[in-house]
Amino acid sequence: MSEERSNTEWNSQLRDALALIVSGMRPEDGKLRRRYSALIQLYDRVLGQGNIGNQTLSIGVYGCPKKGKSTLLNSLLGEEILPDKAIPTTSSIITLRRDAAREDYEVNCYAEDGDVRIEHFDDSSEVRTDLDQWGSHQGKDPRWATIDVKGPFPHASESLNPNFILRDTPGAEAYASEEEQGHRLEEDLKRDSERALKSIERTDLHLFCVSCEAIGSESDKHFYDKFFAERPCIHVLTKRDLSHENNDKKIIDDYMNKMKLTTNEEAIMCTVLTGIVPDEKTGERGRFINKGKNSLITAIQQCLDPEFLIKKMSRIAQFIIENHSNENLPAFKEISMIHFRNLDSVLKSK
Ligand SMILES: Nc1nc2c(ncn2[C@@H]2O[C@H](COP(=O)(O)OP(=O)(O)OP(=O)(O)O)[C@@H](O)[C@H]2O)c(=O)[nH]1
Ligand SMILES: [Mg+2]
Repeated sequence: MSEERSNTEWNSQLRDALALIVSGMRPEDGKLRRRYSALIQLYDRVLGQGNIGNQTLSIGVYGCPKKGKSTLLNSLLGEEILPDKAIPTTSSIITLRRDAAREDYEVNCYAEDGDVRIEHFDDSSEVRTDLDQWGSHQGKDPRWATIDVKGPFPHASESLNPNFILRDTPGAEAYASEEEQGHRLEEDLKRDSERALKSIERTDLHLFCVSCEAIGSESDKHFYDKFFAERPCIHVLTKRDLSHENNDKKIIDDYMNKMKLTTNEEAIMCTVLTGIVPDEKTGERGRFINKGKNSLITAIQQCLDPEFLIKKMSRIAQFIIENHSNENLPAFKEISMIHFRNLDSVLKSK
């Protein structure tokens, strides 16, 4: 049997073992069980792509308005393609698909009433102008629910998957504080939030964005608990430069405390700090902090890496057996222990 084949078999055995172990969790651990099920689903999606290392799973940014979501994706793209402003900006779900073989950019806009608008551009700066007009609140027509952009994106971070799918979403105003909602019209607020929420199901990995200006606000907590706590999610603490705290770890600890997060309990959970720093001379907006960007890319790569997921599943299996197995089902616990121990010894020998 080839090593690749036996690896695949072993991986799928661990996946099945975890599914079995998860199904035997105590009834009161329902939330935890749903989180681990989401991890199994992500693993299936990653492996389901077949060609490991070349996955085209979609990565989307989510959060309340003005958290720096579009700015974050622009930093990954290496150029300012997505509209980002100090006032409520993104109004459509904007999906960017890289196809390195393409030379031009194709922009497809879809409206809820079925109307479609298709444009081709030679240059990404023209895409930016187009998105400013059609995918932003300051533009001509915000009725386009989704906008798909296909193109070569030559400046995108080399560490991203060669054919990435990135998704920008409007700030979910429904979860924003009054201050964040600002001057927007009621109807806009509702429509934007609905668009953002609808796209959650279509996204494989969620980047939940929170600003360091207001860590752990009620609106962030509510939004996270309702939609992301049981989905594969990376927490991104944006606007690092606006925090008064110098110590990165303290910021992350503070966030985790306020959001009531514990690393052990999350299916996929890592927290990264990103942001731009002011230009030293002018004090104006400067470059994106590379350290934050690199740690975000590493976190994304890990979440979409089968080996990483397998190790995480193995740790979770052990954690569940030790802490959350259903005591009313001793026989089940015994079986899952045996199953897991076999797999654990294989893992150690690898
Ligand atoms: N100081 C600072 N400002 C930032 C940072 N990231 C984004 N901003 C600013 O925050 C404002 C909002 O950024 P956007 O990227 O448009 O935020 P968004 O979450 O996409 O906003 P909506 O699409 O309206 O929900 C802009 O003025 C950005 O320049 C950061 O790291 N530091
Ligand atoms: Mg935006």
